[in-house]
Amino acid sequence: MAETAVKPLVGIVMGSDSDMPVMAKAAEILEELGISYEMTIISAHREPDVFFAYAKSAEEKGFKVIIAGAGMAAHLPGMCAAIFPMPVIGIPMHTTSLGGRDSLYSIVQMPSGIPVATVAINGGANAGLLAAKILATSDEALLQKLKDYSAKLKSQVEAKDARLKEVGYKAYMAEQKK
Ligand code: RP5
Repeated sequence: MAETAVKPLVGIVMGSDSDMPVMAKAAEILEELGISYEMTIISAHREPDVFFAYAKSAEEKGFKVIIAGAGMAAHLPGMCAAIFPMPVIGIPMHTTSLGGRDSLYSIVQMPSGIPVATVAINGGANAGLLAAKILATSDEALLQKLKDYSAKLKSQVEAKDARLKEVGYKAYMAEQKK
C-alpha cells in the first residue's frame, strides 16, 4: 500500500529531503505490511508554524504513531512527542560532522515525561517495524503478517548457512563479491 487516500495510520515526517533515503526504508516496510501512511517534510527550525499545525492536527487526522527523522540538533521527534499524545518513534540521521551522535543524543535523551522510542542511527526499517508492532497490539491480521516477516528473516539466514555448508567459506565470499 503506497501513500494513499486511505486514512493514514502512521505519519512519517522528516526535517529535510536529505533524510529521504532513510525515511523511505520505513515507508517500504509499512507498504510491505499494508499499513497506510502519510509522508511529510517539515523543518521544526525553519518553519515552526507549519510544524505546530502538523503536530496539532496529527491525532485528528487519525495517526496512531508518528515516525520522525531528523539530523544534527534534531528537535523534530521530541517536539512531535510533546504535542502528539500517542507513540513517537525517532530516527537519528547520520551526519558528516559528528557521525550521527549529535542526532542520536538529541533524540534519545528526552527529559522524563516525554518519551521518544529511538531506533539506531539511520534505522529507518526498524522504525517502520516498530510502528507496525505497536499497531499490531490491536490488529490480529497485522500481527500475523509480522510473524510471517520474522519467519522470512529466519529462513533467509538458514538458506545462507546451508549455502555456506555446501560450498565452503571461500566460494561463499567469492559469490558475495559478484
Ligand atoms: C535537519 O537538519 C534535517 O533533519 C537534516 O537531517 C539536517 C540537515 O538538513 P539539510 O541542511 O540537508 O536540509 O533539520
